[in-house]
Amino acid sequence: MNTAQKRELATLGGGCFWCVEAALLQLAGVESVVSGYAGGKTQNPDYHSVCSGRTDHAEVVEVRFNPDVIDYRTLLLAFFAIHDPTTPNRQGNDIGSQYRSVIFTHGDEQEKIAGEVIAQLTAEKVWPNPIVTAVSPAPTFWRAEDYHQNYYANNPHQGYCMAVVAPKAAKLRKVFAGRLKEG
Ligand code: MHO
Repeated sequence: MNTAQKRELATLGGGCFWCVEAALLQLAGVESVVSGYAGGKTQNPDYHSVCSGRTDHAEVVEVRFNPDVIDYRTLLLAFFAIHDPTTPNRQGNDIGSQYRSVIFTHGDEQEKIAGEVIAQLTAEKVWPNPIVTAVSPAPTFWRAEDYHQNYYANNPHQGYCMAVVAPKAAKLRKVFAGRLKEG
């Protein structure tokens, strides 16, 4: 296969998608991140309906990455570094099923790796409470509204961005210092 065409998708929910997008975009090998919704009951969900909790969609990001530069396992370790996988339907002050921790897998290999990474982090006792991250095959991904894309880059001074998104992005830069995009 032409390496220029070798790309993989990862679909991850770790709370507010502004955070996960801003953090993971910094990684070398991550070519694009799209914020959206997945795993719920309705077609074409919008932010308002997802926030109501009635659609059961999770806020997720769809990451397109080059596996020659960053493998899926490393991407998952980054994902786990920037959210708390032990709080059911909650990330910090954000409460609701749309904030659940979930890995939507694309294929058997991703499913296997997700299980291994969760087992590894459990064995390492990284968190005092059990990991509740759900792992299931990727359902339809619904792209979120345009204003949610690159939200942090476009709104760095917004209150939530300064209080919640920025520290997560900074944590990723610290923990994955050797794996960041240059410049
Ligand atoms: N509690 C935050 C979450 C934003 S995120 C896109 C807010 O309502 O601004 O869910």
